[in-house]
Amino acid sequence: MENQLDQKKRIAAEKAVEWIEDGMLIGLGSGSTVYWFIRKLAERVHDGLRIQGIPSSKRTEQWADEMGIPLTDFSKTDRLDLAIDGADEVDPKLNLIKGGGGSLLREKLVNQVADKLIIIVDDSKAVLQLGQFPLPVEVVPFAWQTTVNRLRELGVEPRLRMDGARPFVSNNQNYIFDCAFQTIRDPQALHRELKQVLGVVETGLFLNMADLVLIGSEQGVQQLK
Ligand code: ABF
Repeated sequence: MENQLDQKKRIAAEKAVEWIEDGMLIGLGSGSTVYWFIRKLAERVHDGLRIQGIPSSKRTEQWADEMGIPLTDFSKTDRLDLAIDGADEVDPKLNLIKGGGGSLLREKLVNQVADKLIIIVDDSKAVLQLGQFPLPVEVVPFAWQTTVNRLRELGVEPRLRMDGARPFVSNNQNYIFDCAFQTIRDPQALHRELKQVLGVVETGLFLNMADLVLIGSEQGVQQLK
């Protein structure tokens, strides 16, 4: 029996397939909502839809392989027609916090080169102001203790994300620090400050990138533009 949360994720994800056209190059995001998108996309591929995808995580690549979605990579193209991805928070200006799944760097690299970015979420992700969800920040492991000291100067206590008893390691061999800013009044300014910290690779602030957000709720799918 599908629970209500999965149903909200699934209806948003399946709605996104309506933007897929034959011949497209598609960025395949990460997370459990994207899983439902990949399942629906695979059905269309088995019905004859011709597309190629670039996955934004090894987990997404495994799903695409298992479901028979043809994949390509950045040695063959430096652009995409459309990217579909999830998010941890979405504000009314379509600014996002992403990276709860630890794939933020590859997600941002994939999403950045797509002509159109559609975000698919359940309604629990819609917020008025970003920050309640701890902001993931990807950090080079070497000298991470000194990087954390510099992050603390921004008024936050970075928490090293763990994978059991060991630090979580991203697909790019980096660490993730979850930074509980609580409220982020100026996401652009915070992103700039974080990116200037030596040792920081990327932040989970995806600003001015999303073109459309599909929000699944009990009332159906709301479109936020
Ligand atoms: C991914 O989707 C991550 O950036 C984000 O953490 C996740 C959202 O999680 P889910 O779709 O599983 O709720 O893009």
